[in-house]
Amino acid sequence: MRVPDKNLAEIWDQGFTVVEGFLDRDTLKAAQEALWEVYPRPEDYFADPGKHPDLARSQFAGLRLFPYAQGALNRMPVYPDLVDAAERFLQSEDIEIYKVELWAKYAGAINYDQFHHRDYGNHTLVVPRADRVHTQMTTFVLLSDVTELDGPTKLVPLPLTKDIPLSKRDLKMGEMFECEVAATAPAGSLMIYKTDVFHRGSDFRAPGRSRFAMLIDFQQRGWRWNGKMSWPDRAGQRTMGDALAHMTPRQRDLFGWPPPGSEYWNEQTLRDVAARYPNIDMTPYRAQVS
Ligand SMILES: O=C(O)CCC(=O)C(=O)O
Repeated sequence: MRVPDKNLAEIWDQGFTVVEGFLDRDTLKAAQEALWEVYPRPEDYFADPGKHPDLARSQFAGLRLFPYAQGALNRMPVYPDLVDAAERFLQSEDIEIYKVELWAKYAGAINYDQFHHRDYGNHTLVVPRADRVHTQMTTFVLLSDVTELDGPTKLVPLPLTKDIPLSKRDLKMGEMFECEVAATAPAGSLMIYKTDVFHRGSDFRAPGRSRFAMLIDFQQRGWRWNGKMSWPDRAGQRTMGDALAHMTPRQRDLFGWPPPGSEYWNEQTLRDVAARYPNIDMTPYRAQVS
């Protein structure tokens, strides 16, 4: 669904918003099915957690970075309503995707409780500007229902932290827990927040629970001090070529691929890029080379 304007306004006012029913049913179902090719199904995991020590190594052990072997997962970051929301929130079409992570958590694997922090610490070399310029848009697309029992992200509304200098990235464990809001919502919902918002991961409140989400972050292009992942760094993986092959030129552009009409394209680059990525249709790029 198209993210309503009131939700985008809420991100500026409160620092975050939750949009229920964001993903269409088929996209959600396909992504959920694909999860079981990456992670153990909850019933399999909980049948014998000891078989999955890798998922208990740290709070972040369930993170898997884009691209994936599953088309249904690779389609998520370029989901048209997500890109539309990013363009509207960032007030530009010249935007890029700068981080994609899939994250699985299983109750009892480890304690997932965190202190409140602002995400900009590893999303920019500097600090966010407070005046809506160079903003980064960070998101969680929920792939499982998240109730109070399921380790929801907990966030502190921006008006409550406006007097804390932006240079401060972390609060002490327990600080502002009394003011936090839990981002509970059904599978298929979208949470959007900003990198200056204090928030934290929380632990499960019941055994046998699990949480799955994809985190997809966007920013205005061109501010070289901002970012997190490097897509060229992933280009040697076959799955990156497969992911790009299934995208439109606009969607590839979101990963930094030169758009049709870019001065990058000439007879040599058209030929050699086609040889590197035989599954990518070069017609739209060729059309604008004289
Ligand atoms: O998993 C979550 O709900 C939030 C995690 C988080 O904020 C972090 O690891 O930086």
